[in-house]
Amino acid sequence: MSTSCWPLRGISPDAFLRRHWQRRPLLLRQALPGFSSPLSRAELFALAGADDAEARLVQRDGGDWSVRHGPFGARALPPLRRPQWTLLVQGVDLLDDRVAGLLERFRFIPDARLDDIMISWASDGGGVGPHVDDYDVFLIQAQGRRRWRLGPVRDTSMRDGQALKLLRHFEPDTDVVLDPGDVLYLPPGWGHDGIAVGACMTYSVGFRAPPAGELMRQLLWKLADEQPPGARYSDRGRVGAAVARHPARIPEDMVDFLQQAFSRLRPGRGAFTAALGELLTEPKAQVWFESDPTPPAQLRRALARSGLRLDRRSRMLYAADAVMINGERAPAEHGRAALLRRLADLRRLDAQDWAAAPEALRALLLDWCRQGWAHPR
Ligand SMILES: [Mn+2]
Repeated sequence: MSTSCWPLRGISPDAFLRRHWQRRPLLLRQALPGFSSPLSRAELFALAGADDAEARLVQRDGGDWSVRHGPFGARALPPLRRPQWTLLVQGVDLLDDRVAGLLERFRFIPDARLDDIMISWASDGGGVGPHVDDYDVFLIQAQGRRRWRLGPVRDTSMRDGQALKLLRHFEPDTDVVLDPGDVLYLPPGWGHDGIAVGACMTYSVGFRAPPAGELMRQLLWKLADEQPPGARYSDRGRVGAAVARHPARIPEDMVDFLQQAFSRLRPGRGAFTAALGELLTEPKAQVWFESDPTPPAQLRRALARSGLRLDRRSRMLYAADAVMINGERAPAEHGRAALLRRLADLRRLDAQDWAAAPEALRALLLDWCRQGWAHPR
């Protein structure tokens, strides 16, 4: 691993992954010394007003919490001086190249686990209350200070009648205040409550672990799509006179017919890999790629001159003999192409890579550029 991109000053990659990842929280003081948010508060608020932003406004009024969903126009947000409100914008890595660039630091965890970067801005005393997530998260303090209280969750019951999922009994065993540049890692299942000490901004780099049911749904959809219609059910010679007394009853042999057809389904490793890769690279609902209007010959010359880079919104993963990008599997003949794996790992290719690529692969890359999935560098 190249340590130049290792983001966590104060602990080695090995020690972090062995002792903390998916195990216990870790506070790293000044893990990102001199870190300052690439996005200003005004820019974040502007993003929250865009149609493609996933924004929420959380307000606290005594013991009660309310949530509103964006987009939020300039006048829809409370005054900055009003305490106890928080604006949360999900998927900012999809909206801003500088924020997406931060993800390069976190690629010591497989891309397959990455969810997004959420940014929250809170007025004094703002927060979302004591809660627990299914995510691994790195909380980067970007501006101002935030107090975090954390602890293991012994009682998972939630408060009734609240717009947010709030722990009914939260017993923190740790109480810390983060300054800009501090990073707090939290594994899933740890109770936490972050409260702004004065106005502050926090980045949450989140990693998801999809539940089996979600993966299976995707696999079954794919298998269903690939099924030939097969033999048609027949009841020749099997409809008896007794049917007339109970015509509404489903014939048992019709159930057998379906069950037998289903038991012939034997997905191989390839089907599992493609289903997983397509699900994990599926663009989020708010992502729209704009096709590149540059004439193909001109686009080709630009690629030959400078290589290409993936769009910040493109998700690309590979497995033993398959490459998946933005919910699609690349044609099988490119499944083992070293160049595509390189593109997935580096998220860019240089002019020499382009020069070395066989024509069929260049045509594929050109097509991706035309769809807006990649761009000349
Ligand atoms: Mn949380």
